[in-house]
Amino acid sequence: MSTAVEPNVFHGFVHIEKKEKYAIISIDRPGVLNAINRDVLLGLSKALDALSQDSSISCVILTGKGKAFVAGADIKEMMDFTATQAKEFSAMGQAVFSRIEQFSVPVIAAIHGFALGGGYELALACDIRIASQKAKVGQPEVNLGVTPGFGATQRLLRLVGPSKAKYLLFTGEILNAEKALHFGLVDEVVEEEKLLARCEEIALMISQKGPMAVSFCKQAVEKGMQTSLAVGLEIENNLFGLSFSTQDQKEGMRAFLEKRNPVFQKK
Ligand code: CO8
Repeated sequence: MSTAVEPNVFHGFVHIEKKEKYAIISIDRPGVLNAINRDVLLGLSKALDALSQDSSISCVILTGKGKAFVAGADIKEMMDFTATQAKEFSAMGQAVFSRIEQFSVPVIAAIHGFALGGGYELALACDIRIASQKAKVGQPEVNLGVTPGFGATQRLLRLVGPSKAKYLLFTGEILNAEKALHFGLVDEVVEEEKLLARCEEIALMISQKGPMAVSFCKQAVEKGMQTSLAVGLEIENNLFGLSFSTQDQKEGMRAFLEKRNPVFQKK
């Protein structure tokens, strides 16, 4: 008997639910609090491949099924890694998370429950982090005698600066949502039952903006993070110029002058 293949499920553990203007990617290993193993990374990569072909999508929401966002990389799978295998797994995760960071449309992390270790690193690769009041986030790798390997030493540094990054990395403290907001680890905290609705509200807000303009903004910030202010301003200057060759600019400015809402073309 042949098994039907569900096109929106990737490597068994990653699901895509498509809405009209955005998509929700969910990691679905609730029995182990969505711990990230190779299949999850491969599934995320395939899900990004699928969504990158879909021009109707203006935003992606990333979340976990069950009671956690993601409680880290899969400790059981990593336990007997050699140094070489650990480096390979780290490189694989870094590559997938960098794809999220560079993805053509914004990605919002909807964080409920635990986002620990590789789980918070996944959220760090997203553009915006919205947390439920019950979220708990941190980098507890030092408890396991290892460093983070999916980007936290670098992305945390860039997000909150060296002092707070070092505090979190050295102590492994798990912060509640309020403290995470105070530290700048999440952008907004909402009631647990309103988490997805709030993320969907943001996704819809983004979907009404000029898609090329949003994409250029993302590129400018991401590239600007890697470079000097002078080069960053040059990147902005080039993208600003380029935006005047888009339909977004024509429609956006025309709509303003005609005192109506713009209707932007899908990419
Ligand atoms: N890996 C594998 N299994 C996990 C993980 C994980 N990260 N987290 C939870 N689980 C499993 C538990 O083992 C348990 O399974 P079982 O029912 O078979 O015993 C199930 O999920 C439920 O977990 P708990 O019973 O522990 O649930 P609690 O509510 O009591 O506790 C906690 C929740 C506090 C989140 C607890 O599960 C915990 O501390 N988890 C580990 C958190 C952690 O240390 N995360 C960091 C992992 S290291 C990492 O992410 C490094 C990333 C870089 C990798 C680089 C590649 C080399």
